Amino acid sequence: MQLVIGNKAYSTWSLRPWLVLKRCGAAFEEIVVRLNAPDTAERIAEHSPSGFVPALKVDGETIWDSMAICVWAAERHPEAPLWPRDAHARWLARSAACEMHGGFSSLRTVCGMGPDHPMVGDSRSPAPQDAGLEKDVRRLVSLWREMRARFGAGGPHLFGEWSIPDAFFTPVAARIRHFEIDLVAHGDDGTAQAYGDTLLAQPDFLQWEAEAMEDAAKA
Ligand SMILES: N[C@@H](CCC(=O)N[C@@H](CS)C(=O)NCC(=O)O)C(=O)O
Repeated sequence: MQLVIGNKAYSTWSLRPWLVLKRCGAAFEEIVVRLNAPDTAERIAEHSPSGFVPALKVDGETIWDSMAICVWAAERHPEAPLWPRDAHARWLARSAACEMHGGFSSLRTVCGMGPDHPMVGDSRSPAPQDAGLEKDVRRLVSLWREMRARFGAGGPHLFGEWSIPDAFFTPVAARIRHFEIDLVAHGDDGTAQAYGDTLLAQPDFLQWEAEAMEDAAKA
């Protein structure tokens, strides 16, 4: 099984399924395609029909799109478990992950990650002033606070125990850190910040971060 990903320093979409595959203990090989290079499109096309990474090559198929790979992992590894056990929590966990996958477009574009804005390491850059960004961060804080308050009793993650939404929000936490976004100024009482800090302290993310730094030092 092979997971095709972009540079670990800033491919936020690649990080999500990578974290999920790690959580289910799946053995996989990584194929890293350098983004922003003259041959990026050509290299991605060797692996992914959509022209985007991540893509998972398994059982003779290529599964493209970060969400499709996470759904495949949950189906293949019911023992993990990758969605919350409680039905209500599970419905909302899917809503939260899908909202991140398809929404928060200002947060993703105004605070885009790239060679100058890595999601790893110590570099920081103040977030631009933007009304759409403000709205997205307020919504994010409200979502994180509500899910933590309702379902967070069993652990430090969004729904207590680690689940797929945590994979979708880990790159968001890294974005907030890099762009020094003050969550308290967007309605946080400390809950959202603590949750973001938890995501960035997870061993799997620290491994991704260390490998990203090593890779950047070689380039
Ligand atoms: N909706 C897709 C988005 C994937 C995406 O935008 N990937 C970026 C890298 S993070 C990409 O492949 N860009 C192509 C390029 O840079 O040429 C997913 O969830 O997997």
